[in-house]
Amino acid sequence: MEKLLLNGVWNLRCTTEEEWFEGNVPGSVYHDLLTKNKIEDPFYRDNEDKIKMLSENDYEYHRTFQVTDDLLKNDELELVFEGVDTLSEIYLNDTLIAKTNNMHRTYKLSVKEHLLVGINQIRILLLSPLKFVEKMHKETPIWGVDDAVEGYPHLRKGHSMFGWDWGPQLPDLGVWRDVYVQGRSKAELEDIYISQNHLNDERVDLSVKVQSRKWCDENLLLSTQLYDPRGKLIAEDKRGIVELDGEETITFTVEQPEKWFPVQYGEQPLYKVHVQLVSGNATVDKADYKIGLRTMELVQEEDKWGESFFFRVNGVPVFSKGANYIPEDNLLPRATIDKTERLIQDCVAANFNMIRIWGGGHYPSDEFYQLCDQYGLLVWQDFMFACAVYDLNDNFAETVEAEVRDNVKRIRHHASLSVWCGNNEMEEAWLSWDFPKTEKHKQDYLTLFEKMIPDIVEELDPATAYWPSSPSSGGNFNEPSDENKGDVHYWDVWHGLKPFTDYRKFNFRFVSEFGFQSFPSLKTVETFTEPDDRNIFSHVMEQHQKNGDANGKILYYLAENFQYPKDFDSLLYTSQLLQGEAIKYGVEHWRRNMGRSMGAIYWQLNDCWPVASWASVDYYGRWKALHYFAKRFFSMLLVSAEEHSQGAKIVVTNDHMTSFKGKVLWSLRDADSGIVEEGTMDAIVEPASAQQVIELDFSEKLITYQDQRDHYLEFSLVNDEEQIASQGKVLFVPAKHFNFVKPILSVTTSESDVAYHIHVTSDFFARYVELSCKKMDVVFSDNYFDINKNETVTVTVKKDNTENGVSREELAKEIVVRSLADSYK
Ligand code: BMA
Repeated sequence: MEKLLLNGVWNLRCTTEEEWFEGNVPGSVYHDLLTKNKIEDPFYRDNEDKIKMLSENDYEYHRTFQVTDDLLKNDELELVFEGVDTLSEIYLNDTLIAKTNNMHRTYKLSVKEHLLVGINQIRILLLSPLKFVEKMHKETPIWGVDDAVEGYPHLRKGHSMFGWDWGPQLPDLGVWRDVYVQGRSKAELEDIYISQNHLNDERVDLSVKVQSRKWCDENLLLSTQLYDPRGKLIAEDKRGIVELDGEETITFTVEQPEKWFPVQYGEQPLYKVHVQLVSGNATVDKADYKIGLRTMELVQEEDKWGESFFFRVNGVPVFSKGANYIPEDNLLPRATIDKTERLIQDCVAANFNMIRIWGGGHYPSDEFYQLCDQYGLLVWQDFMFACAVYDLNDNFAETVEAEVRDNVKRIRHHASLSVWCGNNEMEEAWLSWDFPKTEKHKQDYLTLFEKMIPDIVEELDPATAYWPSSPSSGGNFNEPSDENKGDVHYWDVWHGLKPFTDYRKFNFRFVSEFGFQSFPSLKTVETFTEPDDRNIFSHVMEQHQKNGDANGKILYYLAENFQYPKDFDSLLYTSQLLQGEAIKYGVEHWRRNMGRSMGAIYWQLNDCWPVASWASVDYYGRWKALHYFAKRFFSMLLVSAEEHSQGAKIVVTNDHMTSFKGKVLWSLRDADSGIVEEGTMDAIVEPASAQQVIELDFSEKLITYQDQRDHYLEFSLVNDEEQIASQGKVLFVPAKHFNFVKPILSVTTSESDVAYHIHVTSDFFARYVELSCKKMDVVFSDNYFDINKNETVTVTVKKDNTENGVSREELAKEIVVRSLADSYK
């Protein structure tokens, strides 16, 4: 097999203009125009509006390339586009060879008859996505969310590129993945499917099903190797291929298999399967797969509450903890794999074990899934359908079928893949959202998500579960939001303005969405504003807030919880505290109900531009308060309190496969941090379960509201070695009414070989102590924590996480500290 890569510099122009200039493949029109300084940054202030109009135009990219005699001698030559965004006409030496209409597909075009020895010319005409959806919507109006450009469901292009309630309307266009000419002679490996049979802990049988296509008389050799996670060859199979269209199944037995586990449950060893078709000494075709040996079940069994819904990996029940992933950048070329790796590291650092790829974006790259395999992050994979009605005509069905086949084949071997899910929120929408509905489109829904797509998944990836929609109770419009069955999206806190305590009313089986917005940090706001814009109701700030009345919602919840912030920056800070507290309320409650509840995937992990949103990591990769909160509330061992105005239940949640033995220490303190009452309780918690350790009743101490304003509860979980595994503090009144004495915080630093240590001392009880750096970006080991009066809390910054080997003195000068009491006058 020979490959001629056509990535690199091409020529680009808008079809209405004469001038050509350099552009990149893979790349995008907006990105090329931006790097050539032909447009302003689309994310700055309100530039979005004018940049969007660029997508009313058509663009073309062209280049020449050399084809050698040798390449042309191949029996078959294919021009492969791994991603075209989206509508295009592809010309080779001035002949139209294909039209594309789906950014999620790979296009393989047979081109032998069109190629010449010497110079060849390739041109791709990208057609306006805005004009297309407008035309289609006129012909067949179908419903989609208000925040996106009308008609978007007609086009197989990442929906949120047309706008969303967190994303700008910037439907860029381009050739967004690799392009190459691929030559084949004699034969090819058409398809390889590897399945695992776990007989017992000591033995896994692998079966490698190889579908090959051969168009020569020669007897070829099919050679298959299995390598262990350290790269040692452990099994091999060599056999001749006689058939023209042949299927061969090779089986390998792995004794003492090294099993792949989600992060924190074990290691992530990856075996390699190498398949080759050989003619004499020459390799005709080859393929490599990295696989993890594991069983993955979506367990749905009847129980006393209804029906379970959780993932069992290698027999171990896993409480899924994580967030929803959206595209990392509206300008796709800016989302580099290094940034993705950092984001995945951020997930792991915050004790996630799952990420849900939400259906309104695009299917991530191979490298994305490799990283999830490597870091042990389970993947809930939506197909790319979200909040829309789909018109299932012949063209649409054909392109969707190709898309589903391409992506299932591409992603199915990844150890991290846990479930395929048909779409985001459409089953629920058909039942309870208000939009014009037709019987045809309702039937189309069922055909698409309960017949066509699951049939393909069953054919190509029978080992992975299929779930029709998120949320769902199994499909067929059967109470998709049932509390006791399937997964749920719960939005009454936030969209419904319910208090955080409302989460505690529900013991959902698996919450795959719930969320709360906040503003990004001042540093991030500064990247898209001028000083005069820095008021949350300014035109520019509202341009970077896509969820209608959301800034008002933030203020509403602020009023419930905190005092009126003294300035813009304090408002940003307190909005993040609200977000952290809200999500913590939900997660801790569901984790206290582990067994019945088995998943808490909040909305949302990341942003695609700088914006006020539900994300816990902002567009620049900066951790918002929520991400630090998540690190604490998702830890494998969690102590949490279900407090009320005169007491609390203290519960320990143990996600580990082994039982936990230790103690819970608690103390009721006054506002001066003086201990009023304290105690210790043994805590013995079975594997994968939660256990109430103690119920504290302070009804004799916290009699009046004044008493409650004056006290807080501190608790911690210590293990046998007296190390703290988890800890927390709760107030008995909203923080706005607590009797804080404004604390003075002081910071000193020290260092070890690998880390800087930051010691923060407070002269009074300090709540939500925030550490930040003036210019640098660092991730602290903890942040937004509380400090008792006259106590010191030490956090660390890993040296390899700081910019360019910054010294301790430089870091010390950068650090800024504040607590809640600093946010108001
Ligand atoms: C859910 C998601 C997204 C949306 C979010 C916030 O419904 O599926 O469509 O961005 O809520 O409203």
